[in-house]
Amino acid sequence: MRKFFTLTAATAVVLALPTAALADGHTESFTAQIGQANETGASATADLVLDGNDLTVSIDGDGFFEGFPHAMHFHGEPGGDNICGPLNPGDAGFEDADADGDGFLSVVEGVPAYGAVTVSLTTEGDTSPDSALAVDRFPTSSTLDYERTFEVSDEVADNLSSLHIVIHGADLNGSGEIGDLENEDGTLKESSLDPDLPFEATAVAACGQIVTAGTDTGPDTGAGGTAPASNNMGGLFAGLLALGGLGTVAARRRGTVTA
Ligand SMILES: [Cu+2]
Repeated sequence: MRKFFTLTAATAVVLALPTAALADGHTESFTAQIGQANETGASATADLVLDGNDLTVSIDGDGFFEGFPHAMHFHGEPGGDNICGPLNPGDAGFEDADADGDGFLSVVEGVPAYGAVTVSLTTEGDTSPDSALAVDRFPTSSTLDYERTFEVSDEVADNLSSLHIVIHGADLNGSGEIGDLENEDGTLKESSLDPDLPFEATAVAACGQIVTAGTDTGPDTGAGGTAPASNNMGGLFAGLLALGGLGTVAARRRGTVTA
């Protein structure tokens, strides 16, 4: 009998631990499946761990252009109705998003859906939107291999699952280099953000929504815990159907850095 009670007490302590850790450490996990845009064939997986305002972001990619800086950002208004939107020719709504009809989704053409830059995922230094085009501080490998811990604002920390990770830079004409895509008249195609940059340098290569991955949830940590990712995905699809128009209006009103 004594042994039975000892075990029960120990079990109770173990079961209570996750709740205590959640309250003290405020550690939450998120993930993002980042899929190709502009038919780049590039994709990535992001894992995010939030500890208070300290956010650790790990991104492992595949198929990105080797040897060119890939600007990577959180896009979206924290708490807003942001979506990746139609990313590839053939996606529903792509022709509407591709405002100039050139068959490519430029950075600016993607903004009505995914919103402005909220965080710049630089390898060092500043992570604000001011560093959106800090080309000397972004990953340059085909696999990205990114991991960094940095501080985020309360607004970002509280609304991570309303944001997206957008990765830029792609060899869209398959020439083996970035920066030689031409317009129909043979002139060099410029970035929608900065005419001094080539279109391919900032073009959208991939996008993925950040969704809650939760903590080490057991059945006893459900109350007040984080929603399963599937719920967020449901919200994403609902948003695609219902909120595309609103997103356009909101993004036009914002008009901040849009890389
Ligand atoms: Cu961006």
